[in-house]
Amino acid sequence: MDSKNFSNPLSLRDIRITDDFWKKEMELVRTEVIPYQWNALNDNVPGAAPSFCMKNYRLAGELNARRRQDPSWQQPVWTTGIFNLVPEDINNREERFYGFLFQDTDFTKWVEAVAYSLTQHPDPELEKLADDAIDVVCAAQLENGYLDTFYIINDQSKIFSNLRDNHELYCFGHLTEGAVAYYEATGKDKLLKAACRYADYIDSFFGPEEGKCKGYPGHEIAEMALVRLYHATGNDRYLALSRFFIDERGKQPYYFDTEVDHPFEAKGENPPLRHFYHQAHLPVREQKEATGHAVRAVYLYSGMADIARLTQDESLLGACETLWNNITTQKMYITGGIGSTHLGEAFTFNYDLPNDTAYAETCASIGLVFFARRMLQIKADARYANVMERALFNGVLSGMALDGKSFFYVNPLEVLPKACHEDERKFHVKPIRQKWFGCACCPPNIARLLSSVASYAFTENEDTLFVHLYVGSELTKKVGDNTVTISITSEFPYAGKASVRISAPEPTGMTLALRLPDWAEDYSIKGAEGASSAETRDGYLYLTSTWSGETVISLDFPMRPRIIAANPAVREDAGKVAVACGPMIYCLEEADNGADLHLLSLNCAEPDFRVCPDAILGAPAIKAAGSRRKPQEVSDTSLYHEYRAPETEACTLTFLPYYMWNNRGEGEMTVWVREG
Ligand code: FUB
Ligand code: ZN
Repeated sequence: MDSKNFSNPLSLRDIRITDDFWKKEMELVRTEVIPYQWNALNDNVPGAAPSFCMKNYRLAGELNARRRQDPSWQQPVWTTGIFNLVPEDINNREERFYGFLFQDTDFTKWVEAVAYSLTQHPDPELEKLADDAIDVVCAAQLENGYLDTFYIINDQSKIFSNLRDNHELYCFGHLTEGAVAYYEATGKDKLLKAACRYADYIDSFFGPEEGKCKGYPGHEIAEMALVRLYHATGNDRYLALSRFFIDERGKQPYYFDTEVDHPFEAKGENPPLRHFYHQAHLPVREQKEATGHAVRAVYLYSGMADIARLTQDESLLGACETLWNNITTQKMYITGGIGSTHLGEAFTFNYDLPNDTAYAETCASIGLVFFARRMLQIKADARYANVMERALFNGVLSGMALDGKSFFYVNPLEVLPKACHEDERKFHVKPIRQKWFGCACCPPNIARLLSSVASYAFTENEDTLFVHLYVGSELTKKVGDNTVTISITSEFPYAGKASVRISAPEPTGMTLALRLPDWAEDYSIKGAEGASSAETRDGYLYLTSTWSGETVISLDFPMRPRIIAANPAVREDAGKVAVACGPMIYCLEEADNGADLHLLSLNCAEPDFRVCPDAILGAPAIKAAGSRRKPQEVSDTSLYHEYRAPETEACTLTFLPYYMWNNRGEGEMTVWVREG
């Protein structure tokens, strides 16, 4: 690993997003998602599952106040579980914790999205709302720094007794990420101080020192959150704690087996499967295959990549590379979705990528974006950025409706609405986006990612600006004592044109590293003739120069519809193809192609593609030549019959970008279509 290749995201305060596509998404988050989610956190969305998040914080604060007034007051102990179902009449309830036991994260993700949004669009009213909510959250914190309402309200004697299932370190991680983001956006440190106090408490409890607990998170995220806290505060104890969690994971005897508070199993009866599920079956450096719960996995790998870079740990980087390769070459949907089974929201075996029962949780694709950016920070290699772009434009964006008001938790690649019976609908497998979820991890996660997309598009080091994604922006970069302004325009994702204007008032030596997307067979560039060196490496074009005055570089990555086939080992895609154009994966919907999409084939020899701009909901449609297998003769009602060559009729297929599906009501959808 060469530290000269390292880079960091720029401060969002130094970037203004101007991009037609992403600005629209960010504005949706600002104007729709953030206010909508605030209502959801306060149980004010009619018809949506109540979150109870802010009620839990308030109750925890009230209990703290009662305890302070009367130290002899004994808090009642409630019996609790993972779900803590909310009663139908939410006003007629006991004073206790309700909702999923990680409900605190509904707020901490929301406040992170608010923070990023404020960097782009100052909004004193929203900031006041967040400040007031932060007061409520901080009032819930215990004197010793502990801050998790589930145990504060319930039974403090059980704190950290079930790390495997009970998400305390997950809640801590999200609190920390929200706190750092809010501090960086506003300069206000109340929540940051609360996160530090909690981190200090955790640091006093866990660690390699004798007498300290040797546990680690059951749901990872604390690892990468502690790294952010380390960056924000300069306190290297946070870095050491993150590293401890990573190093400890998977050691034998398994820490989770020593915990006594696993309510669902008798002690000692943990099937080994559970350790795979938590990525704790082996020390992380020995793990070769992505296993278990997909979100947990990619959050862990993101933390590992952070620690590998910051401690220049080659063996940890090796593990990250192995796991990255396993995911992206054997376990990833064409949409950047990961985690193919709803059983444990998990990875399965290599090439097992069913389309209709795909889980592909929105949070898992988001986690893949986190992992990709962290690998890019170690070394700009377009393999990472290509996947990051694929996940962002497809498996992540599909998680939110075009109006920002409803969400997918699960992102299948083939849907037959009548196949989703009631039981499945209850389990997040739904053919339509939902207003909210009892387990609402995905909606606020998508909000925080979309409002910080610039942190993924660009990274920098001392003298290089890396453009991983062409996102129209104005940004400033410091090189020595000089400041260079860089303006990027982009027609992505529907056209491959982009430009980079460099304004250097003083002659400034700097390198621009421009990603060459994998979907472009070729590209043309103008305006770079003055660069003193131009070199292509790992899918990036490095232009080095002493820039002076204004230079405009124009890039054109020709985009054309492409027919994509899967590795033959993917059973579900055998004999099928998908259509892509630029970074977008396309799909067929019933609204444009009629029902029974499984009877359609794409004429792969002569697809006669036509891109029709603005054809569907403001996005291009791709028309192609295809055929429809004729239904059986009416007289033949048998389920099986002697084979005869099927009769087909020619038809035109209409594809739309996958992320836009299900914005025109319920209907069939498929990404993979028969090869004709
Ligand atoms: O467990 C917390 C979050 O809820 C996970 O990240 C999601 O997969 C969902 O299970
Ligand atoms: Zn989720």
